[in-house]
Amino acid sequence: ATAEEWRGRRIYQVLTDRFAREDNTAAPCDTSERTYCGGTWKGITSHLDYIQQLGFDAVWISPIVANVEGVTAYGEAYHGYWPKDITKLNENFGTADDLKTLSQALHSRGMYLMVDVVVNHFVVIPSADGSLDFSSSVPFSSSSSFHPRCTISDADYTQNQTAVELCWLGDDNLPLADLNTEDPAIVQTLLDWVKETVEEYSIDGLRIDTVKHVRKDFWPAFAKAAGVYTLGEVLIDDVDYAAPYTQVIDSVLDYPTFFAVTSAFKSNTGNVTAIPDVVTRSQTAYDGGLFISGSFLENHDQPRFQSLTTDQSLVKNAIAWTFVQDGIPILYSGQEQGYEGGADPANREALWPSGYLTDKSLVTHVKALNNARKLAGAANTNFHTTPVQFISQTDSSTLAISKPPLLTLLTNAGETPSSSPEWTIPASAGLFGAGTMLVDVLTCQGTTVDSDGRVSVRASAGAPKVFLPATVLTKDGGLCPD
Ligand code: ABC
Ligand code: CA
Repeated sequence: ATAEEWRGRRIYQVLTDRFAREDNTAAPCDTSERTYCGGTWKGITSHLDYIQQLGFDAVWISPIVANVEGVTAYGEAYHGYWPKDITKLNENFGTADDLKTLSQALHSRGMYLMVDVVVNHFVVIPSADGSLDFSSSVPFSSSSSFHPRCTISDADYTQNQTAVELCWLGDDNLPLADLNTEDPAIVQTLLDWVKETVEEYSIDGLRIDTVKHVRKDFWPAFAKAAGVYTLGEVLIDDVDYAAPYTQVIDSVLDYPTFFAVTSAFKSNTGNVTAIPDVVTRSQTAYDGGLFISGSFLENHDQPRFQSLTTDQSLVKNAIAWTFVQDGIPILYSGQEQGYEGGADPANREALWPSGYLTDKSLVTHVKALNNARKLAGAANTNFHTTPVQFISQTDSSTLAISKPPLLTLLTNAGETPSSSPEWTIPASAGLFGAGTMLVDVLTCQGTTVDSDGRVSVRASAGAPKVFLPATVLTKDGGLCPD
C-alpha cells in the first residue's frame, strides 16, 4: 500500500515474541533474561480480534528473517534485530505458511501488515578471542562484505555522520557488523531481497531500522524496490537532522515530537509549549508535512511512559496526543494494559499475563481515541491533510489543539492539580458556530459553544478533553450512544 493509503491508518506495534503464544498458556516471560518467550505469527493471527477491538487497522511486527542463534552477551535475538540469514525466516516465530496466514487474516479484515526490516548490519557471536566468523551469514558470508570495524562513539552521533554510517553499532561484547551498503553488488542483492520479501508475504508497509546509519542516497532505490509505504527509524531529538530523511523514504518515526511530548507530560513541571514549537517546525521541515510520519508515545527502545509517571491524568493526556495530531498514530503493545517497564529490556513485557482484558481504563481510553480519529476522518475528507493548529492559551499548563472537526484540550496539571486549569477558545479561532453542541468523547459530556462563539472549559482532575461536534457522532460510531 502507498503512503496515501496508510495516512488514515492507526498502527498497533507488537514484538512478535512478546505479543501472543499460539497455545495461550500462562508461560512465564522474565524480560531481564532476554530470551525467547514463545510469541509467534500464529499467536498474532489468533489475537486479531483484540487488536481490532482496540480500533487499530494495521499491525507492525518484528523483523522476520533468521537471526543469530544461541545466547549472546545480551541474550537471545528474541527482538529480531540481529539478522544472520536474510534468505530464511526466523523459525522461532513460525513457518512461511504461518506468516502468509497472518498476512491474509489481516487483509480479510481490511487491515494492513507492516514488517520491520534491517539492512544496516548482520550479527555473529564473537569467538573467545573476539574474532568474527561470517561463513554462516547469508548471503554475505565474507568479512569483505562489511565495513572495517570501528565502533560508533557517543561523540560521533553529534560530530561525525561518516562514522555513524560506516562504523559499527553494538559493542565489543556483541558488535553489529556494519554491511558495506556502498558496494553496488550488495545494494542490488538487498533491492532484490526486499522486492521478493514484500511480494512473497503481501506486506503493505515497512518500518525500516537504523535509517540514519546508512547513507541517504542508498534509500530511494530501496524504497522503490519495496514498492510500499516506508517508515524509517531516525533516532534523534532534532527536527533539522530528521527532516532530510523524509525526502529519501516516505517518512520517519516522529522522534523529535516524542521527546517533547514525553518531557511535557511526565510531570506537572514539564514544558507543554515545547510541543507546538517542535510540531510547527516539523510541519514545515518534513517533506509533505507530518501526515505520514509515525507518531508514538512508546516503543521497544524507550522506557514505558508509566515508568516515568503513573499519574493517570498525565498518562491519558500524553496518550491522547498520539491520536489527535497529524501523523499516523502508533501504539506499542502493552501501553493499553498499563505496563510500566523501564529501559530495554524491561520495556518488552509479554502481553499474555495481562489476559488481554478489554475492560481496563486505558483500553477504554485508546478505543475512544481510535474511534474519535476514525469519525473525524469520515466527517471531514480533508482531516488527514489538514495540519494541526494550536490555539494560544493563557494557562501555561494547557494546550488547545484544533484539527477539524476535532478539538483537543490537554494539560499537564496532573490528577491532583493545585488549581483547576481552564481553556478558552476565542470566537476569533473560527472553529465552531455559536450554539454548536460539542461532546467530549472521553466522558461523553457535552459543552455548548456560547452565543459569542467562544468555548470555555475547566479541567476536572487534570483529564484531557477530546471534543467532536455532536453531529459527527453517528449512531454506529461506537462513541457516546444516546
Ligand atoms: C542490546 C541489549 C540492551 C543493551 C544494549 C547495549 O545491547 O538488549 O539491553 O543496553 C537491537 C535490540 C536491542 C539491543 C541492540 C544492540 O539491538 O532491540 O535490545 O540492545 O544489540 C534500532 C531498533 C533497536 C535495535 C537496533 C539494532 C536498532 O529499534 O531495537 O536494537 O538493530 C541507536 C540507533 C537506533 C537503535 C538504537 C537502539 O540505538 O541509532 O537505530 N534502534 C542516541 C543516538 C541514537 C542511538 C541512541 C541509543 O543514542 O543518537 O542513534 O540509537 O544508543 C536524544 C538524542 C539522541 C539520542 C537519545 C538517546 O537522546 O537526540 O541522539 O540517541 O536526546
Ligand atoms: Ca552502516
